[in-house]
Amino acid sequence: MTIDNQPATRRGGSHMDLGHLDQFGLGETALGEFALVRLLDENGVRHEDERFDAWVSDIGPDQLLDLYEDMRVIRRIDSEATALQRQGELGLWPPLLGQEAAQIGSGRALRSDDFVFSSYREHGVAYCRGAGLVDLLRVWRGTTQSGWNPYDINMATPQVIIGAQTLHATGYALGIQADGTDAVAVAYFGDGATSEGDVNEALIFAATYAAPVIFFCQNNQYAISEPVSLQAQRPIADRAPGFGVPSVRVDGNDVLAVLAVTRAALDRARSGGGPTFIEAVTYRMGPHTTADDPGRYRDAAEVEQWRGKDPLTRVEAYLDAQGALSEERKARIAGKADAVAAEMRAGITSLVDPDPLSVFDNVYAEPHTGIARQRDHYSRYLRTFVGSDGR
Ligand SMILES: Cc1ncc(C[n+]2csc(CCOP(=O)(O)OP(=O)(O)O)c2C)c(N)n1
Ligand SMILES: [Mg+2]
Repeated sequence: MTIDNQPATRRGGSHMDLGHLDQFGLGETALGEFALVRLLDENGVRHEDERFDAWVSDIGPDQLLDLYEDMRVIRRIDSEATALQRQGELGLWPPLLGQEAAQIGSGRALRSDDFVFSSYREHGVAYCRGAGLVDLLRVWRGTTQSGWNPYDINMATPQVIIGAQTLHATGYALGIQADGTDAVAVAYFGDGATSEGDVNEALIFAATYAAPVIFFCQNNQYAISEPVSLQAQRPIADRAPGFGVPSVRVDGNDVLAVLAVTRAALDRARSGGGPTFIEAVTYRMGPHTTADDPGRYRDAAEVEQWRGKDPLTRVEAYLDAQGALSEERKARIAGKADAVAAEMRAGITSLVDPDPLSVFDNVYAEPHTGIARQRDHYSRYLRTFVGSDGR
């Protein structure tokens, strides 16, 4: 990926007045499709946008091809992991299918010194941060409690407690502010998470202290089986301005638009402008996790409708029209996706099971009598099974 992630101000490009973000999501214009920021529509037609074009002026066909390749690769990572779960190699997997543009567009906008706090579905963002292929999987095989050292890739261990990571991100952003650097904390969460107290508390703190944090909400239309219409009578992006956090609603299946709005929000945070809330409107094409059957709560017709908005197809259509997607490049991307899948499979099946008692190792940094008691109890329990270590 060759995109220069310096903000436009440092690239010598135009500095946009981000006060305009305050307007998005407010008033009647927030309702309906037309309020979405969209640069590349579902047919692959590029639309001009005077507010956001400048943020992607460096993205020509070559750079778009790189983004496309990333999306193809993470789609393959996702389908391979889903297959590994079905074959009994992983305990569970939360698929990202359909959300590739939201994750690559935002993930590729970040600098390495920014810090990501994600939920469990952001495998594409973790890929952008530099997580190893097997590192993406090992938690889901149950062989570790964190796939990576957060400080190696500046991304926290994915959070399963819905919405909690928005508080972590806001706290980290206050730390950035105290340090006086221009890094940014980014919290990824879902539409369902916006109903959690944690997210609302994080928004209040972020607004109060003008913290350099981005709230990146992937509205994939569902919180497990609950449709977003059940918990949001207005677009989710409309909530943030009430807290004093400007918001923007973007077509989450448009990688170019997501890149543009994320860059704008990053620049705003880096230059002391405080938090931004981004609602990326997308769709979870697969199940909530491999333990879910979405056929029980949504119509096939709805899924078909969203299939027409596929984030990869529109980029293909655009690149094809530009004559930029050669057969040779297509083959190279397919080859990379195959290699990635093979590396995942070989890596995950060769992982060694950990000592069951290691589950207690990192609960506290210091010795803790309560944990020591539980460890001792579990150790005695394990000895009741075959073999002295319970294996
Ligand atoms: C505090 C908390 N409550 C409930 C759950 C159970 N739970 C797991 S995922 C989920 C839905 C989250 O939906 P959303 O925020 O839209 O994210 P998505 O899974 O769609 O990416 C719920 C309720 C949880 N993990 N944590
Ligand atoms: Mg959701």
